[in-house]
Amino acid sequence: MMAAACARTLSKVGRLVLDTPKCRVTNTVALVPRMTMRCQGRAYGTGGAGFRSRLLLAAPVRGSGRVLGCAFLLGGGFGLYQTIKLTLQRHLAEEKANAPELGTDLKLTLYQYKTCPFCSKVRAFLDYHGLPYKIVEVNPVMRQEIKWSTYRKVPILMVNETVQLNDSSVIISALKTYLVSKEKTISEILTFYPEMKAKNDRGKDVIEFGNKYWVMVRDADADHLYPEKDTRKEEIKWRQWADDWLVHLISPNVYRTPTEALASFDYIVQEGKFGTIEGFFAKYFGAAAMWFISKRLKNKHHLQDDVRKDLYKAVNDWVAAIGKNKKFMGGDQPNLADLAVFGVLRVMEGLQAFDDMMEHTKVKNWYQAYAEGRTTSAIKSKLLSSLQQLEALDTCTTLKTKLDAICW
Ligand SMILES: N[C@@H](CCC(=O)N[C@@H](CS)C(=O)NCC(=O)O)C(=O)O
Repeated sequence: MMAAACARTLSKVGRLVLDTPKCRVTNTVALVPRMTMRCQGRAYGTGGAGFRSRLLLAAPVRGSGRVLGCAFLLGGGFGLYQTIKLTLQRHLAEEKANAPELGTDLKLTLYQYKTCPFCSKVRAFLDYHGLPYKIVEVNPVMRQEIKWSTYRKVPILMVNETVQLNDSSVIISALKTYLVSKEKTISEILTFYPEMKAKNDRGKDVIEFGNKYWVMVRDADADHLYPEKDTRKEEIKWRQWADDWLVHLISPNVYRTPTEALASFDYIVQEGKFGTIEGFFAKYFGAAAMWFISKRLKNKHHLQDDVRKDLYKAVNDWVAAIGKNKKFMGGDQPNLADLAVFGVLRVMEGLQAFDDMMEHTKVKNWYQAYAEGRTTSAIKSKLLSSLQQLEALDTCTTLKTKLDAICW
């Protein structure tokens, strides 16, 4: 978002001053040790951003699907469960090759900044549905990875390498429509979300998308998806709230003081794809710039002097809207509003603002319930995918039916 644009400007200046061939070190080499350390500091095991997960998980787990499946069939189910659970709790979910949901056939590539709340929303959706996807981390300074696209923001989701979905809410609504209705292609579904040119509050041209919070399904499917009166309206309302209000509380809160701004940029640089020089400039100058900019954002969005109060009120409003009798906004299982709010809040994990929010609001139970549900569902996906790899399809189908009844 703003931080990316800011990092881009600052890093361009930085590169002009400092960039010499000698200074260039590849991102991965430069960042691995720091990322590994960072991962130990994160709460809730949600893997606030998946870079570390991919680094740590890729080799051992991906190569071992067959072994895991054999172990399970040989009766080592419990041991396997524990093994997978441990692995997943450490790395959870957002690695490149998630286990596929049975019956989905889409090849998905997500272009993202890992710490962007809109991208995090999309990952929350894909992970929740067990859809496999590849991640392309975009360098926020050069954005080479999306040079081919006329749409210049992230997230972008490529489907089967041919259909481009832009905007987090369009991506989520279109994929949900596809999963529920199963009768239209993604290209056909995309026509329900027309691109429109609009002006923002500063008169700047922006792109908007019609119907973006609507899952476009037939009445019979809608009755199934939204069994209770008003649940569809409620889902739309809170998804929009997450984009139009909650997201705007993130920057003012994570860049609230110079110390917090530095910690936030440290996180952004560690998790994102930056060159060494870019990273250096982004961290120190970006933090300083964002500390100033966050004051402007505070005025722009009419936040209180103590921006924490707005954050606390927002998440308490969210919890109150869920009510005492429900686990999630969606009932026993999260709906698209739960996924959106979780996706946005998760980007603050490991930062002071997140800890303060957990301590001073009522959001903790909901957040923990979601995080636990993710762990169990990721275990389920891994089990099913191991069985699939072994072509134990009958067992797989039976197990899936049983597991569907007890977890996502
Ligand atoms: N409405 C869009 C907003 C996406 C957005 O603003 N993304 C930011 C990153 S968090 C971005 O790409 N900004 C442009 C830039 O970095 O240059 C969505 O929901 O996907």
